[in-house]
Amino acid sequence: MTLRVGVIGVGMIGRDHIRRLSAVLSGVEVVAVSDVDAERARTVAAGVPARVLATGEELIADPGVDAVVVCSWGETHERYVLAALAAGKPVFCEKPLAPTEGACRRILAAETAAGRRLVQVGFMRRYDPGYRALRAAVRGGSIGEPLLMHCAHRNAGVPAWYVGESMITDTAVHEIDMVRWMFGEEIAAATVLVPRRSRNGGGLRDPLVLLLETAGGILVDVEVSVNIRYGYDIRGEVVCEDGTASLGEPSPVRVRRAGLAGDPVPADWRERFARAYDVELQEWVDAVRGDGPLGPSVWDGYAAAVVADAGLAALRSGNRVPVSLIDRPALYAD
Ligand code: NAD
Ligand code: ISE
Repeated sequence: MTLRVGVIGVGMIGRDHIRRLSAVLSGVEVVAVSDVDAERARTVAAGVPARVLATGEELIADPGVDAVVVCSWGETHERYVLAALAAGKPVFCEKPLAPTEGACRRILAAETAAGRRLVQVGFMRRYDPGYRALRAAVRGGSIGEPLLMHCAHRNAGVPAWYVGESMITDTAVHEIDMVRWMFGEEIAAATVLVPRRSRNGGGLRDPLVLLLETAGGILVDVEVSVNIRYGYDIRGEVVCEDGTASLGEPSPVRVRRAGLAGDPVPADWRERFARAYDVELQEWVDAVRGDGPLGPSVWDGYAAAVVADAGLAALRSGNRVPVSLIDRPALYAD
């Protein structure tokens, strides 16, 4: 049976996910949308076509909606995920699960009380072919044990709602999750280093470097630059005992013109991670329809939020901040 999905939040990623759910993926249709911007909701719904519900809560309660996709701003995720859990409906929640540890703990408590997994968090890098190949290379054993990882997360610019804390809670949170998944270890401490500011950064402390230490002693540096102008550039190189492995260039083509040769740089995350989003949401649809496991969990969302909180504390204090997690509930055993 076709999965009938309702989407809350029809901004940039909401619209992109509606397009793939409607036109790219199989076994799923978008039947309802909701957004605090009612005019935007009507315009997007007309193009699907789908029904418009006045609030996210109404959409979740609607009997014609089997599962929910949350694409509103991070601070609003908690209330919609909790409402979906209360209604017993599967929910795909864009990252971050919620921007604070407290909010993630409340979601964790609600899902563990329900006794079954209903939530998947949108950490799409786990589905990117490049990151999957990098992880396989690191775990394959031919280049020894991992020691270090160098990452860069560069955005051409940022949306209007973006604030200083977003550099960690919204942007670097992808590397925080990726590192946990890449090495299969929790992160034990965070430090933030701030170089001179870019003149393109507005009021942001842009760029910054987030240093993560895993429980097993791997050190990861993440350059976060969010007004780099030239495009969207995601880099990663793992240094192991006997060799290194790094992400390849995302472009399959090299262009030569006017005396220069180069690779086209993606404009933003929609282009760079298009394949990852497709695989992520198809696997989610298949899992909800009963064919396969769910992906990144509330535990992953919680752990990422605790590390992000440590990163924010490190940014404020200039100190190295240890990370402390609660015991992992059995529901989220590996
Ligand atoms: P956006 O501002 O373009 O869109 C957000 C939409 O949510 C807007 O239309 C806004 O009106 C609506 N909204 C806000 N509060 C609402 C509420 N209480 N109820 C219903 N609708 C509400 O933002 P975006 O870039 O699409 O980001 C949305 C979310 O997706 C964020 O959590 C962001 O971190 C995440 N995101 C993830 C990725 C990724 O790579 N996985 C990429 C971009 C954004
Ligand atoms: C955005 O919300 C995303 O999730 C993108 O993947 C990230 O690159 C960007 O910095 C965020 O603002």
